[in-house]
Amino acid sequence: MTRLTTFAAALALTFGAGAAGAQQSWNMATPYPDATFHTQNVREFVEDINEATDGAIEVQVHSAGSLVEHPEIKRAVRTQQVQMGEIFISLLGNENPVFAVDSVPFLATSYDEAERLWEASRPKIEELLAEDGIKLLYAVPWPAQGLYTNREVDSVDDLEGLSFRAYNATTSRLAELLDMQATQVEVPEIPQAFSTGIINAMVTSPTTGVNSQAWDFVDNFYDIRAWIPKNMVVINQQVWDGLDEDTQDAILTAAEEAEERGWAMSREEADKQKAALEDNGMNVIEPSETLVEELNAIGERMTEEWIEDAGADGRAIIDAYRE
Ligand code: PCA
Repeated sequence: MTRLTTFAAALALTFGAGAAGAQQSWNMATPYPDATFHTQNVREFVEDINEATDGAIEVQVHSAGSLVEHPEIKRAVRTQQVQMGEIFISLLGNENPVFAVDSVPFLATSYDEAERLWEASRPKIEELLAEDGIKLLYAVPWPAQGLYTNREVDSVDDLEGLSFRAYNATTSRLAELLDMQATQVEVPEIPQAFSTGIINAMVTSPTTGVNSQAWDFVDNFYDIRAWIPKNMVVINQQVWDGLDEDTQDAILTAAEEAEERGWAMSREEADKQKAALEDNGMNVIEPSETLVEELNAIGERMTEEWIEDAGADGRAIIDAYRE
């Protein structure tokens, strides 16, 4: 943390939030590039906060891991190095499997299912974050995840031996089950990881494929719609507690709007960005029946594994989701 941000955080603490009082400058760390709809939604969100508080709260957004790298963002919010952050929820799956529920393959693959899964899992996720002094503001999904590769893939056997980009514990486990070698790579580093041969395949959204110019590295996008993972936007609890009620209400209203806007943006993205992949020369392919069946079988196995890992909390979430 720079000395300047430490100082700003200390100031904020000293003077509290007083909407009518001192104006506050906050920092927010986010992991994804400016061209991503999530980042654009975050920027609208912080503008809304600024307007709703008559300029009392100004949030500077540091995108693409530029101030804090993605794996450190949660800690940075907890320790108040930054006041707010955006995190890919399932990245925290290694802290508690509950965070990984939206990345379990083939558990929730449509937006309607993803919405229900979010409703079923949100309270537990809020509770886990609260244990670390972090308050959840909103969450927004990525479009369904598809497979990028140069190979022709008709069955899971065709995946064996690929160098696979993982982005959380669940994708590493998926790679293991499919005999692929996994390396964890953050979005800003995807092009370099492909060009240096560290990876030659990945599962991610059409959005991230377009942002990474996937056509420079792979020919095929298999639209397997494997899961719909989410980002969440969070704030340090102490910072939150220092705000007066009007300011808190203003932020909560802006957060609700950002959540709604973000889900709508995501629903629009899927088709738009698949078309962009095609426009740039990629083959957008419906997976074969065999591939779908085999991947679903792996999804069932991973769902069982997840329920076992997540224990009673996991069971309760799945029961609520399936009700
Ligand atoms: N893009 C992010 C998370 C999921 C997605 O679609 C990534 O690839 O890391």
